[in-house]
Amino acid sequence: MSKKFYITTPIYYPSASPHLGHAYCTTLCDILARSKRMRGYETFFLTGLDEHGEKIQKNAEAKGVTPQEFVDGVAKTFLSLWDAMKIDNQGFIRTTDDYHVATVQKIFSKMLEKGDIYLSSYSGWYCVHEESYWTETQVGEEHLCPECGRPVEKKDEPAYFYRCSSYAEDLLKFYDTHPLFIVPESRKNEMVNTFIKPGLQDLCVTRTSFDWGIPVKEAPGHVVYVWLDALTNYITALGYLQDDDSNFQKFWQDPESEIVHVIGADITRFHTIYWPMFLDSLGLRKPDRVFVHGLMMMKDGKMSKSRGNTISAYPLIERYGVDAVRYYLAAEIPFGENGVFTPEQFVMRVNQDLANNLGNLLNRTVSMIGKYYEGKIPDFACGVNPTDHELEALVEKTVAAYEAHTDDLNPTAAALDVMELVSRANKYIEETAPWALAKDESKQAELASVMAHLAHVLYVAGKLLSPILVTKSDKLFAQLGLTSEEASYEDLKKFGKLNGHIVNKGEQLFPRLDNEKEVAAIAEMMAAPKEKAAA
Ligand code: ME8
Repeated sequence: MSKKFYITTPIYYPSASPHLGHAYCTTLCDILARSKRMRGYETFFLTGLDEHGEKIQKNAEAKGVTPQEFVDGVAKTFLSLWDAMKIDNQGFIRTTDDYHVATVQKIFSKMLEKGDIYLSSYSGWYCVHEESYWTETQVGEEHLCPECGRPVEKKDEPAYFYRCSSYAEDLLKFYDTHPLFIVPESRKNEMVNTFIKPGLQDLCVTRTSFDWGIPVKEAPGHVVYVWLDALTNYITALGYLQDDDSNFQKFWQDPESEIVHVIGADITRFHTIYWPMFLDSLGLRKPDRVFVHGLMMMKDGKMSKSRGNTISAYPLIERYGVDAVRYYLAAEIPFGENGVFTPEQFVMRVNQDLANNLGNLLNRTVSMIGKYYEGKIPDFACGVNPTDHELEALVEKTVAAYEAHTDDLNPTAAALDVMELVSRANKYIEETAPWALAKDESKQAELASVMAHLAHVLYVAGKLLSPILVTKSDKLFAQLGLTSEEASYEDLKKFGKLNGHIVNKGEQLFPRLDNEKEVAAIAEMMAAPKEKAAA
């Protein structure tokens, strides 16, 4: 039975076109999913859109269209972005999809029957932007939302509540017995000390003040709170409580399946407090990990639709290709930390790692094999040159570290380790000086060994980077005389696999960028009107 891996992004609000921050989260999940699949895991990658709620309804009203028309329009912009970013997702859920609506109604009924949800009335301070109620103390004298700082409004409505108190104790125990449930750990401490220890209030799970939501069957006039609706997407998309629930059985119920939710810090509370409780209520297992990634920021702070300081991925893809953009996202900001997008760093990353390091190694290797061996990769022999063994050992170490980093949800470290191997191989060229070996009749074994080692390192680097360089890795393999099928993951440590393959010198994988010119070009993209950038 193969191991299984289920990874999800948050389902984004389709309140405006996506920016590079959304592309960041989805691309990194895509890279992790592709890496696991490459290693033989049966993988399901889910992303989607969170389409209900008062905020969406108000946005639609402002545009003079129905909420459904509004979300249909924005959904297209997300889908085209995922297409442009070459996202290979198995599921795309929209919470307005019929199957999701019907299943959320069933889930609500189940919770009601179980007594976890009860009817009462709500009076509190509500933030429309965050779709959250806050207490008197939380909003302070100024009556501002503690999350986003916007003014909150006082609301009174009959409402259903979720009995959080019944599950708080179990949740703390679960945190203790599952230390990797919330990563990084600082987030767990924040949840425990800020929210759980002071006493969890029951959560209001229906609304009557607007109607853009999933109707509660048992109570006309009530719609399901957008977060109860949204969080359950992770199981409804797999077929939970539906006729065909094979994906649910495979990716949620099977203990062999690892379940990972990747989210931004802003939504940690919902994913690590309420979601596990909802699952408890349904008698279902909890995810293995909720991984909190960092934010992609601009120099003037958090990139956000409402601030209008976003950059779209499109102009970057158009000018530099999807592989360069994916690589920048993976390598520049350690997954889990905040980072700032700057044109200088973008150009530096592409030049340093892709053009000078990887591209250069490929060029030099293919040219030399062409020149010295008429294009035929010589047979691999171990330990001919003084540093051959070191390079062989580094290949093995890099593959092992790559697997460990991927399992640890650290695609940045995985990518940078591969770049280290490539740097080492470039240095190996300087050390062995093949141009000198070529001139010495007695050094032919050494020369052949250098070429075979370099070709093998390129195969390993190309394969390990293939979840990031989704179009260029095949071009790299083609230059080594390998088809994509031949460039298998299983053979990475099989030295000698490339013996006798015929290299084909092709175009430069990543042409070097003119620093000044490209920094100016990206700065212009950042200044471009939002509508144009998102087109
Ligand atoms: O919160 N940098 O949706 P949302 C990196 N619908 N990631 C960013 C980012 C940035 N600048 N901006 C946004 C919601 N993100 C809910 C989620 S899940 C059941 C419901 C990413 O459109 C980040 O992952 O506000 C963040 O958590 C998510 O988008 C929030 O997207």
